[in-house]
Amino acid sequence: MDEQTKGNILVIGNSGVGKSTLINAVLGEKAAYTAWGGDMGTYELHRYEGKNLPFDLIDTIGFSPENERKTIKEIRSWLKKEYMGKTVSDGINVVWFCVDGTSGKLFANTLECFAKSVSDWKSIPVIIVITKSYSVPDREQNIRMIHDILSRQKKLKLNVQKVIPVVSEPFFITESTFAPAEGITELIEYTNALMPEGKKAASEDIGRHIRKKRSMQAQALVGGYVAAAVAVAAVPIPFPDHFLLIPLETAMINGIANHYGVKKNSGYEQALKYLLELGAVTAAAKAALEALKAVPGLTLGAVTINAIVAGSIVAGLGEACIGIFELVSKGEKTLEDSNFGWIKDMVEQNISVKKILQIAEKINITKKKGNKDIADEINSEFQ
Ligand SMILES: Nc1nc2c(ncn2[C@@H]2O[C@H](COP(=O)(O)OP(=O)(O)OP(=O)(O)O)[C@@H](O)[C@H]2O)c(=O)[nH]1
Ligand SMILES: [Mg+2]
Repeated sequence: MDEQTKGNILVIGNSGVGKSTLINAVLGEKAAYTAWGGDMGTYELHRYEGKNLPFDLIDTIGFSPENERKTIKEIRSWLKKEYMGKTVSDGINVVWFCVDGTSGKLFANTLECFAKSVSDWKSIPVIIVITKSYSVPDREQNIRMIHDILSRQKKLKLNVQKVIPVVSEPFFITESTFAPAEGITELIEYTNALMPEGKKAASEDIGRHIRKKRSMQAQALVGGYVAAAVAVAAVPIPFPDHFLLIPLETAMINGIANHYGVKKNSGYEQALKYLLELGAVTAAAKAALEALKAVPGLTLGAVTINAIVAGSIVAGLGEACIGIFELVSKGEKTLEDSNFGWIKDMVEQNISVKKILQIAEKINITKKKGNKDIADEINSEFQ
């Protein structure tokens, strides 16, 4: 799509809500600078090209109570310069107004300030993006809260078209518990639907991009569970005791199924049970452990080997599930006929003792044995 026809999305919101992190998640690359703690975040406006997307993304300086007016002024003058004096609504097709999902109490105030500052943009469609929506129960509540505020305060006069909770990057609570990335593909789809006809991506183009994005996100999801499995398994106990991985595998399978919109009916429940049996750490792990014993020169300790085997099995199971649920979501396969031979094949293709040996040998050579190093090595080998 050439520059003339490409749309622009303005990403605004309070400082530190995660605008730049969101932009990176949508682009699929670390293009925008993000800040941690006291670091300075975004300090100038920047347009990022949405490769394969029908729009570019404009990252802005975050508002804070003391700089709100100044920030809006800067955004306005930057837009004026960029669009050579045209009005904001000529240049900007959709606004993503970001609010922090972990501080719902601030929604009313934040929305009011935003509405006041942009009262002359009221024709531009707005998507309210609830960033950092790590807590699943809070998501519904936060959406409701925003709808309540909008309907109670008519004077807000914002052209809000949709409220979408997102997690841009997996959020780890402990080494083995995390909130996976979510909501990004929905945001892209909705935004495309709001673009004016001439700028909208053809449905097959956006479909292709969404599919790619969806599989990248599913892979990131598996990557998170691999890190979790490595952390859980990095203890010197014999493998058959690793029932601890079952809840983790269950959560991963459910997560991937949700990601691909697979219905949770009785066929799904059966497939889930079957997948857990296939991915049972005991059988696959025994084979891998036997094979590892026979490798000459391997000096890895039991803790490291446990971590490698568990992480690799979870990675293989995850990759298989991505393939399986993708086929189900496309309607090419069904879970409703109890004919699971194809599922078995896909899992067996992905959980391979050969791959586990390769990973162990690499870690043996590099001597990088931290949990994160092990998880990174496994993820790079599988994806
Ligand atoms: N794990 C995780 N961290 C996030 C997420 N969103 C934001 N963060 C973190 O929150 C911090 C602030 O994020 P930024 O993207 O820099 O926020 P910003 O809105 O661009 O901030 P300013 O540029 O200062 O306005 C960073 O440490 C991010 O890593 C998310 O979805 N997951
Ligand atoms: Mg920023």
